[in-house]
Amino acid sequence: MMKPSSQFVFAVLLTAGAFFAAVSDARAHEIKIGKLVIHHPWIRQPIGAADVASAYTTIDNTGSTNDVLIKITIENVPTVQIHEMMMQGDVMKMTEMAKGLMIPAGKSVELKPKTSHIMLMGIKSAYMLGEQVKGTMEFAKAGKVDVDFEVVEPGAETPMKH
Ligand SMILES: [Cu+2]
Repeated sequence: MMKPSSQFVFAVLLTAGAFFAAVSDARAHEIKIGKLVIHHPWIRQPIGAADVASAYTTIDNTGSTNDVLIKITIENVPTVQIHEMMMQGDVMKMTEMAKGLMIPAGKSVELKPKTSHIMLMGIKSAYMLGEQVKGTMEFAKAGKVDVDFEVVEPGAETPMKH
């Protein structure tokens, strides 16, 4: 049984049902596996020739037991990690969440710009805006599922167009 430690506190943003109603969009896609619902995974398009980018999603756990996102793969990306942002003195640093990202029972975890993110390193292809990039997410309990990440403009704060 994994106990939430302080390293999860910053990453885990608990949101109310109203939030989902507000951001739901015809373009949004969601993937279900077991008791988990993965909302609209997206990649911020790398700037220029950069081979790093970040990706985001929101994951709901509708079940009564905690789960942990332990591994992510993305096509043409050799290294994919889950990062959290933390203040060290005056400097915001990012570190890998080596034990994975806790998805507590009955809660939602949101990865969004300036907080926790999925970090893509060594990207080997130019991602076009709107492209769907294949990947997988693996959870400790729910298992492994295929997911598509939508490529969104570099400055985007959300995947949605308004
Ligand atoms: Cu990072």
